[in-house]
Amino acid sequence: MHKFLIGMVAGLLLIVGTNTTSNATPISFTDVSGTGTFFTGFPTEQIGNAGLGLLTDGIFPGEWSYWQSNQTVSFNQWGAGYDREYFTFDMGSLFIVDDINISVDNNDSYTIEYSIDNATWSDLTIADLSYGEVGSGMDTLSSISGNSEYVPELDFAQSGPARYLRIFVDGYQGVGPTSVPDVGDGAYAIGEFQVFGEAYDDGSAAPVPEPGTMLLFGTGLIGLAGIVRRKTK
Ligand SMILES: [Ca+2]
Ligand SMILES: [Ca+2]
Ligand SMILES: [Ca+2]
Repeated sequence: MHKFLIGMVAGLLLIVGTNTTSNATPISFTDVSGTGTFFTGFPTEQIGNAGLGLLTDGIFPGEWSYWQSNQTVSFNQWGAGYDREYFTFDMGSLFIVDDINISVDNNDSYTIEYSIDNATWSDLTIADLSYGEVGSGMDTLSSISGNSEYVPELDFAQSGPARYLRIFVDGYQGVGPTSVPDVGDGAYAIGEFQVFGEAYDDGSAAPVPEPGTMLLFGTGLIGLAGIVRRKTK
């Protein structure tokens, strides 16, 4: 009897242990849209959402390559009153985001945010103009430890539950509502955006006890096992 209980306790503790590990996998987007005025591909300029597949085609513009090319989405913010461009990525359902790869014109800073409802946004990370090895031109940055493009400062704690992600530049050089100082030179480009994570389980389908509860339950069983062991001696 007590061997069975000890086995159960060991099994439960194993479940608690494996619960904390994550297997981040690539998350695909069900929709990508842009707001403002931007060019998808250059010099054959297209304006509008039609060419935004460039952002998720798996192709990263070469390191140091020019900010405007047929592999980038580019936009300008050269004064107060100009549009505030941003790009919204819909993951289709709720996820927890663990990591990103992003290619940007790296003499600017790009803010990456997440949202459940496409209305209220939280900061995920910033692709800052000081990151990476490229001073001017396209630069791939990764938050994945071990990736050859890994940038520790880009790395972040897991997001909260998120369905939407967006990339935007909040003004430039003091113009507009700048929350990030020195965001860049007014000419911006994004070449690729990849995210990794896992589906968010809100617990509505099959309630999973919190680790703390499981630990308490396990501790109780250990005690019970002790009592059973004493009684059977
Ligand atoms: Ca691309
Ligand atoms: Ca790089
Ligand atoms: Ca720039």
